[in-house]
Amino acid sequence: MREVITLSEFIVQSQEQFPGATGALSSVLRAVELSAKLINREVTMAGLVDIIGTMGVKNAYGEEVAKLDDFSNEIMIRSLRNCGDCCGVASEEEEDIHVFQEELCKKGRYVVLMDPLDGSSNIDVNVSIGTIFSIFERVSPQGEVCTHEDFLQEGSKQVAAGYVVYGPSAMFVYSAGQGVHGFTLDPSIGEFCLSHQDMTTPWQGKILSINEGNTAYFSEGTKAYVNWCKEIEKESSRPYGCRYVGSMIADLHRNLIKGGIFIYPATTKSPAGKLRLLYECNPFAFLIVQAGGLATDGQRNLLDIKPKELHQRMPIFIGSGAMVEKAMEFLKVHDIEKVEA
Ligand code: AHM
Ligand code: MG
Repeated sequence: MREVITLSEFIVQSQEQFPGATGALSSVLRAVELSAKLINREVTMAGLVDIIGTMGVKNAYGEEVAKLDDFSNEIMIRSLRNCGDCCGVASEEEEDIHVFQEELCKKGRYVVLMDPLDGSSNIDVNVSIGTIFSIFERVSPQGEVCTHEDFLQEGSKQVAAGYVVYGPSAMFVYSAGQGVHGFTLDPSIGEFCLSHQDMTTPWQGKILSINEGNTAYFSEGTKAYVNWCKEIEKESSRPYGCRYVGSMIADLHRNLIKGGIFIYPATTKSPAGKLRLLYECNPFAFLIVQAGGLATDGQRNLLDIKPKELHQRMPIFIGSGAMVEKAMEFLKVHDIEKVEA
C-alpha cells in the first residue's frame, strides 16, 4: 500500500471540500503543474545544452529576456489555454494581457497572473529560480472574452496562488485559501508528492533578507530598521542572520520555513520599489498570510491594495509577523511622522 499523495490527487481531494465545486480551479492548477514539470526539465537541462543566454529581445520594461524566460512564458500560456477553464493570462514577460479567443476558453471562469521564471539573473549561474502564479475568478461575464478588470483585483480576492522553486529538488507550493501545502518532485515517477502539509511560518524569525548594497538609496526608516536588526540583544536573537539569494522565490521559500523578513523597499532610485504587485507581491502575500505571517508595503496590507495597472511596482515587507510589524514601526517613526512634522 503506498503512502504517497501526489499533487494531482491532493488537488482533487481538496476540491471535494468545496460543495458545488465544478473542478475548474483544479483544472487550472493542474495546467500550472504540467507547465512546472516542463519548465523544470528545461531548467535542469540548461547547463547541458545551449539554451542559456539571452535572445537579445527586451521585455515590457526594457530588460533583456533570457531564453528560458521566453520558453517558460510560452509553456504556461499554452497549458492554460489548453485546460479550457482559464479565459486569459497576464505575464510579467508581456506588455498586455493574453485574451484567449477560443469558445471553450471564453467560458472559463479564471484568469491567471504569473511571473513564468522569476530570478532570471540567476539562471546562468545555476542558482534556484522559479515560477510564481496567482489565480482570480473573473469579474466579466463567462462566455465573453476577459477584460483588464479581471486582472486588476485586490490580492485578497485571489482564489489560489503559489510558486514552484527549481532548486536542488523542484517544489510546488500553493494555497487555495485552506493553508499552504508543499510538494516535492520525485523525478523517478515524474510527480510532485506531498512533502510539506499545512506549512506555517514562525511569528518571530531570525533572518533578514534585503539587498543591502542599496543602503545609500533606502529611506531613513528602512536604514534604521536594518541597523536595529544588526544590534546585539540576546532575548530577541539579534543580530539576525542576513540571507539574500536575489531570487525572491528562494529567499521567501527559505524564510517561510525558517522564519524571517524579506524586504524590497522603495528607494530613491526606484520610489515604487522593484517588484511587481500583480506577479510577485500579491501571490506571495496570499501565501505568507495563509502561513500565518504578514505582508505590507510598509504601511498597508498588500492584499488590500487595488491595482492601478498591470505592471505596477510595489515596495514589500513580508514574512514573520513580529518582524514585519517592527519594520513598520521604524518606517512610521522615521519616514511618515518625520515627513508630516
Ligand atoms: P526578475 O523578475 O527580473 O527576475 O526580478 C525579480 C528578482 C526577484 O526574484 C529578486 O528578489 C529581486 O529581483 C532581486 O533584485 P536585486 O538584484 O535588485 O536585489
Ligand atoms: Mg520577476
